[in-house]
Amino acid sequence: MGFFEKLGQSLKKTRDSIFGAIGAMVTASEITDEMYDNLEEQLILADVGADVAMDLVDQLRREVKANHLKTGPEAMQALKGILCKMMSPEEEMHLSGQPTVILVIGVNGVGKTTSIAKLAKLYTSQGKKVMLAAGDTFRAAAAEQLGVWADRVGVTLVRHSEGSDPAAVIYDAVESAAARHCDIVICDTAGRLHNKKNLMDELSKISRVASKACDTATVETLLVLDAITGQNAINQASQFIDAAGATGIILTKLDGTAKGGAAIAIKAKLGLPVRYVGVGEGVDDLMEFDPAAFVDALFASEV
Ligand SMILES: Nc1nc2c(ncn2[C@@H]2O[C@H](COP(=O)(O)OP(=O)(O)O)[C@@H](O)[C@H]2O)c(=O)[nH]1
Ligand SMILES: [Mg+2]
Repeated sequence: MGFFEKLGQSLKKTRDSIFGAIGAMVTASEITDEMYDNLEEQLILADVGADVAMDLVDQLRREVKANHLKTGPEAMQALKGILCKMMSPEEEMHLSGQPTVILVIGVNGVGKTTSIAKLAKLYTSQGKKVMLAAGDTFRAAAAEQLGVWADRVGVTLVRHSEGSDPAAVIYDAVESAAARHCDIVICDTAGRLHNKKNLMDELSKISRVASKACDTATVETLLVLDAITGQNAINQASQFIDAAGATGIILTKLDGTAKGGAAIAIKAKLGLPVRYVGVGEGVDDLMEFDPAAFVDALFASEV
């Protein structure tokens, strides 16, 4: 299955429940106040969030006026452009550290460990040497699960015993990756501790240690959000972002929800770009996020 087809399939529920209808409505309508009101209402229903929906419609009004757009299809093209711009990152991810350390954080069950396996597969297939670090030392099963994935993908895993200090695991992994000339170390972390403050303190510590373990290392911190929880995912994100200095988002389970519209609001609300999307449970079901392809798939009439 091709890139576009796979993305399109994973967005089927989101498209069928609302975005397909939004696209059809804007394309078929005259450009009137009623159309704008309708659009705003539908975007809110699509889990884009009220403030972002309002902002999108304002931007569309301005663009229609500035460019003297007259027809529904012209308005639709303009809307797609605005959406695309809203989600586009200012810069690419930095993957040129020696090594690049990718910390993967987020609450339990959102898909951290699975996404790590998928990233390991993706980077390996791009010719990069990858190592994994089992930084979720809170549950023994977490390191086991990562170990199974590491074997399957064929990468090395650094792990300590259950209950050990996750920052020490990450430190060891980064040192060892530097010594072995690995390009990328991907680190799992716990999503639940005895209380939220402990978790946030732990993530801050891991983040500090990761950058200190090696002079030439760079750190990217990807917060994993579960698309199934829609706008709630966004509301819960800011604590994680502050604690660990997150630099980007992995949005998982796009295939399992009609709330894929939440992706639109992430950059505007959190100030962080979506870097990857999860489109299934298999190890190949992760895609680099491409805003233009995403917008096309969201409104595509036939996929
Ligand atoms: N459908 C679907 N399921 C996913 C995706 N990513 C993760 N999952 C599932 O979500 C569940 C929790 O994943 P896991 O990686 O263990 O979450 P963690 O607790 O954050 O490490 C597992 O059953 C995964 O198979 C995705 O993109 N699509
Ligand atoms: Mg996990």
